[in-house]
Amino acid sequence: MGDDPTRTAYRTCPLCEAACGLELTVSGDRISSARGDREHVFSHGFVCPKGATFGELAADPDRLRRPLVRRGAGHEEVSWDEAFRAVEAGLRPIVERYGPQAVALYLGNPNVHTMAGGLYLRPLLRAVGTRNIFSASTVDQMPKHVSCGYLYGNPLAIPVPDVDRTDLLLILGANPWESNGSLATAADLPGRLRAIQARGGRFVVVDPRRTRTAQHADEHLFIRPGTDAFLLFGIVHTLFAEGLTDLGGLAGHVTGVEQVEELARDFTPERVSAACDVPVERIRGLARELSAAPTAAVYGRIGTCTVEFGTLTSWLVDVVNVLTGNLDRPGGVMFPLAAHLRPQARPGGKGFRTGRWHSRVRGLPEVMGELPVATLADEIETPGDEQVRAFVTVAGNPVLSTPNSERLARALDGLEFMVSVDPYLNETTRHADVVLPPTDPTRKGHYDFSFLGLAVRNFAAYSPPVFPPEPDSMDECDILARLTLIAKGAGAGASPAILHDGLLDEALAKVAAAADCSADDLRAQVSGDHPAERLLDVALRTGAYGDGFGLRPGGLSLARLLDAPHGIDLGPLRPRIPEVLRTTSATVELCAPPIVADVDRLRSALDRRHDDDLVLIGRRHLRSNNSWMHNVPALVKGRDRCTLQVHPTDAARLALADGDRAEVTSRAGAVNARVEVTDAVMPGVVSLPHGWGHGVPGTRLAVAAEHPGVNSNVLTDELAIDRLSGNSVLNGIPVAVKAAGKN
Ligand SMILES: Nc1nc2c(c(=O)[nH]1)N[C@H]1C(S)=C(S)[C@@H](COP(=O)(O)OP(=O)(O)OC[C@H]3O[C@@H](n4cnc5c(=O)[nH]c(N)nc54)[C@H](O)[C@@H]3O)O[C@H]1N2
Ligand SMILES: Nc1nc2c(c(=O)[nH]1)N[C@H]1C(S)=C(S)[C@@H](COP(=O)(O)OP(=O)(O)OC[C@H]3O[C@@H](n4cnc5c(=O)[nH]c(N)nc54)[C@H](O)[C@@H]3O)O[C@H]1N2
Ligand code: SF4
Ligand SMILES: [Mo]
Repeated sequence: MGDDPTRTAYRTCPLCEAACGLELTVSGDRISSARGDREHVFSHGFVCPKGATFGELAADPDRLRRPLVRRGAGHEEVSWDEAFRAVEAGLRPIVERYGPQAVALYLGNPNVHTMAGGLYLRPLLRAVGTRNIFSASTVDQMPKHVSCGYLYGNPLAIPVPDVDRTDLLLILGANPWESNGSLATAADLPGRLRAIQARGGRFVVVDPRRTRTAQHADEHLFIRPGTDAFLLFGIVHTLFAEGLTDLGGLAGHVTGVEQVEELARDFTPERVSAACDVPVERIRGLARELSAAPTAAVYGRIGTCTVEFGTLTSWLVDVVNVLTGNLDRPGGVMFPLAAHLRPQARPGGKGFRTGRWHSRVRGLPEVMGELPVATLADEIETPGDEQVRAFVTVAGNPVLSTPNSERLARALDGLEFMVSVDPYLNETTRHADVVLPPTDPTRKGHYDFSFLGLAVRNFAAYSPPVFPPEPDSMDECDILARLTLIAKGAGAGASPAILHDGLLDEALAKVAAAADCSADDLRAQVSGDHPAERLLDVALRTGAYGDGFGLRPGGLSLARLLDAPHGIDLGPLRPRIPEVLRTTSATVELCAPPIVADVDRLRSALDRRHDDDLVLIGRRHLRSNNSWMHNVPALVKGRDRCTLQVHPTDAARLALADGDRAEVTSRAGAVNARVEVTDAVMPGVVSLPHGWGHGVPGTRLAVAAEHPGVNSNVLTDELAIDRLSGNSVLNGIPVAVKAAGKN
């Protein structure tokens, strides 16, 4: 740093899926400002209010810098060695006495935003050896994984809308103006949507709320929560009835088309319109417009996943894309190819299935190696062999994020031992016996293992740490490595280097076997100052665009990415069918038997009436991020955002005025929230954001405690799940609302 303590650093923002490039002004040992990096190959200078607080977030005085151990009613700082000894003393006896199933893990959302999550969780899970693995995926996108698993044979092969080239985009249950996009990594998605309009295209939004995205759209259609599957089946029905299907280049790669026609037979626009409240002529119109547009894409997100028929809805999104010839073509929906991955040599594979084991208490099927988080409390509370007695959370706040959270919070108090890897003492980690805080994001390298595989344009970027580690702090890879070694029985004092070396050996052995060369020769060529960097180097060099350890000069490597602080553009998405397919038939299998069976359930719900019910949906705000960014003053200042939105007609009927308090009750629980009367929500629908409910005793979140809000997941019901994926139903919750006085 020399005499001038001010410098510029570039790094990818790790706070949401958009993967924007940040330009940081570094003054001494702090970040004095964060702006959009104008030269970034993907984000071109875009930044949102969250990214702009990157420095404040990292420097939050409430961020834990030393491990905590529970002493009596509170938590006390201890040394790292003492903390890991406490973990070993807490975990080992439980495993020895009751076996590995007595340990459960919950992996939260930020794991997909850290290199530690991408590289070190799998070894940890393997070492613990439990089937009681839970994650935020089953309160989020699991239905999309399952539908893609059946369609393409690979639950990770998720096609993304080619927003930069499409002529017509139909958006269901997503609000990128606030969320910045999800399962479609697209920095400045609002700008990219405006660009569709600027080049003469259109985008249409289907949402029970007139969101900011809906306001910018060419058309907004209200829909009754939880009924998108009906709307989409009505579109499919129309495509067949009017002879509008055209598989284009996909013909020959798709099986099950006739069966879809058969399945859609009962879902006439008239019948589905009564169920979903979208007018008949618009259902037919959407089908005609999607088929007539030069290119079109249907894209669904949270509002299509966290609902009763989440998997069917996610499946239907892709079915419409297939039937209109828009899967895997420019301007339609396409499969990205991330730099750390390699295309398959040959199409086809083992296919996809769920239910390789079942949860102990409710008998719910395993999906992608995990169980629905909706049944976590059951596994902790219900006595018997293999009852969960110890719990590990990594980057998760399930007490605010998962359904019937009051029950879960009570269940956590009944555990024999709990350890959390988390930088905050919050609503979940306050229950932990040991809290292990990783270094802040300015001190870790960043590569998006998850989101580069979901980007609407192929690109790669690596950001090295901005600052060296603070004394006495611990890197998240080291924390997870030490937990893994404890789980393996190597002891609390075992050096994390044992695991780091082991993982590199494993990666190199695979490459060496495939390339018929020596792992030692390869090891000598691997670069990187940090274990995660070395693993990334191997993945990049053997990945789709890699230098193949010298076989393809000029190809990607860690060194190439370090030389390109604004990222490397790898071009627009390219067709990948059939290579991407891992179904047994090596085709897109439209009608996997579990999907077909669930359509019966959907059909029987078609004529269900619920005219008197009010239903609850969630919402997101640009200056939030799930439950954990309410401690940054710049992000929570201003008006109370945790309000219950009620339509004026419902407000009048319930004798509620703007600003009043209302008691909201569901099967699971009750909250008392402030009312906001607005016609942005449709009649019969009320909306409360999730991730609030701070200010609980035993937490250390001073700013959030001043803006507590209420926890909407007190109302969501752990019994309501999407049958095929086990995903929680978080939208369309039946509730009763009654006046509870003035504010
Ligand atoms: N009702 C309702 N509920 C919902 C949703 C909804 O729409 N409605 N959305 C759901 C969705 S989409 C999601 S993804 C889940 C999120 O559910 P969770 O992942 O359980 O919750 P988050 O709020 O993301 O909490 C993240 C935790 O990680 C910690 N953390 C932050 N950075 C790091 C880090 O670098 N390392 C580590 N180890 N920890 C870190 C934070 O302190 C916090 O404790 O919530 C779900 N819950
Ligand atoms: N600012 C901000 N950004 C975020 C997050 C955040 O908390 N705050 N969280 C991040 C995470 S983890 C995720 S997963 C993404 C989520 O990204 P999005 O899915 O874009 O996020 P939401 O804003 O929840 O949008 C869901 C929309 O679905 C609507 N909806 C509810 N029920 C239904 C229904 O039955 N049918 C239809 N058609 N619509 C329905 C809601 O009204 C809402 O507008 O956002 C990410 N980005
Ligand atoms: S949109 Fe997401 S990635 Fe971009 S600056 Fe905002 S939080 Fe960061
Ligand atoms: Mo999420």
